[in-house]
Amino acid sequence: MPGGYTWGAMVTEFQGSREAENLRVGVIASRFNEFITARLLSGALEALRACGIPDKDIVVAWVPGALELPQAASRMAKGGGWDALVALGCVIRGETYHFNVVADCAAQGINAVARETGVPIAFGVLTVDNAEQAVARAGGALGNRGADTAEAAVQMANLFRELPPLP
Ligand code: INI
Repeated sequence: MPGGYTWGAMVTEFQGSREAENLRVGVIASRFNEFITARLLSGALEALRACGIPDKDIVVAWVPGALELPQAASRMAKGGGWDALVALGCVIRGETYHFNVVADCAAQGINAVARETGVPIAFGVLTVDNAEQAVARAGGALGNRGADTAEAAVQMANLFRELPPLP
């Protein structure tokens, strides 16, 4: 039991494990701030391989910026063949409101596509004040959000497999 908790014997649990068996995962990466997103991608690929996914079952699609992530995610989810998608990007706060527009559109868009299509999409878009904060979260002192996001995608794909089928 994670964390040592015990539930009643009658409780059914679906764990959504991190071990991938026969999972196909699509990764969508933004070119904007590529010096960061390349590191997120590298972390994501490493994590997917560590979960047991061979390279032949991973596809990477590049989009211009975080704003295009939901569009590509929608296209890929509707095209079928993916157990989960991973969306990677980096939005760095500038002097204008544009930061909020791009960050909000990416987050809400990705969530909407996941709910609409039923394909789990993990959200790995950094929204940070400066490049230092981004570097720290892209393989630096604070870990790699790309890796965390890839693991989340595997867990969600496994959870959706474990849950009872839809009516
Ligand atoms: N795209 C990002 O991924 N990160 C940013 O920080 C960013 N800023 O700040 O502008 C950004 N803009 C581009 C946007 O995502 C689209 O690619 C562009 O507007 C074309 O549709």
